[in-house]
Amino acid sequence: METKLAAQTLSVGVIGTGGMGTRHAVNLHRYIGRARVATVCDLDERRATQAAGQCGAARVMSDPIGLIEDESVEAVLIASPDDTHADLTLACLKAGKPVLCEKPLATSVEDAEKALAAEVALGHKLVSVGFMRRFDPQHLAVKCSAASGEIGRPLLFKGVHRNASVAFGISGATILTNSAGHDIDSARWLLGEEVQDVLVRGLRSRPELHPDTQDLLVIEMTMTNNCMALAEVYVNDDYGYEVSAELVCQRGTAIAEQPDMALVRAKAKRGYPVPSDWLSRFQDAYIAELLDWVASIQTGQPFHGASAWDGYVTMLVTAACIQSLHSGEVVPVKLPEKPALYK
Ligand code: ISE
Repeated sequence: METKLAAQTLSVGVIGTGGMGTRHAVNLHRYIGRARVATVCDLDERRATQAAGQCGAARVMSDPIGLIEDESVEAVLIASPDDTHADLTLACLKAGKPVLCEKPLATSVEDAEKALAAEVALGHKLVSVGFMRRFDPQHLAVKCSAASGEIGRPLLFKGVHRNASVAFGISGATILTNSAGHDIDSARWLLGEEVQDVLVRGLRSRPELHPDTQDLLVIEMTMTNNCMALAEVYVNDDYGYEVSAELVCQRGTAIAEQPDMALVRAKAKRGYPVPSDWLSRFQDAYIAELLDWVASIQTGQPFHGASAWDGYVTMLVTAACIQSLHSGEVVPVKLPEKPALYK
């Protein structure tokens, strides 16, 4: 069936104007012709005002519920702190507005469940979750290689996820909730399988870090259909931001590494620069994600990224990972039946 883009421009409200929220707001303003940033919101109004200046937002607010309920806001992008995501998503569902919520959907299984149940009760999808790797050209190429059948059935996902540094004393549980969700989502999405159980180990990379720090984690996942997944998440690598995702298949492998970059020769070295953070590494993915999200709202066609179900399952697996990290044992993941809305 042919669908047409709406003639009107979509008015988006952006909640949270830290690095991620500002990046989304500026991307919407610069690259998404069929949308505009109507309002930005942050508890820190000075920061929100600065962001508004960069994305042409007409209004600045400090009350996120006020933004969600504002009649001039047609769709909402949530990029506020992780522990606010679930409540704000629920408020969007209550107001009947489409929402792109940055990952994680929630920071507890209970809250993720509430958001999922509210959407299921509504009976139609309004929630999209910002697992932007699903829009990254390299990740998509890996997915396509596997789908072509040329290298056989995927058997193993191998992920590497590194940050140059994060706040001193970060706990393993925080890393699992804030960062490792990407790797859990990549494993599910690239393999097309669900997680059955997890085993997580972690260590502190340097003695000077707070004793509770576990900044290098290894996550092993048993997947359905006799597949496996393995992810290294290291948040203090000191050299830059790097993500790779590999599928080991029956007759070959496919790997998503850094995007093509200039080969630089300098200071007696030859090599490719490593980005300092995810904002530059995944810029193309963020734009593609916004284009798809806005088009899905305007045409009624499905969004090709992660749904509330994916956000919920990721939180369920994350909780099992936290339990495994603390107990040192394999922890099963018990998925409820997938609601018909997501089939
Ligand atoms: C960070 O919070 C993110 O949002 C990024 O997407 C992720 O790749 C990074 O590792 C996280 O720390």
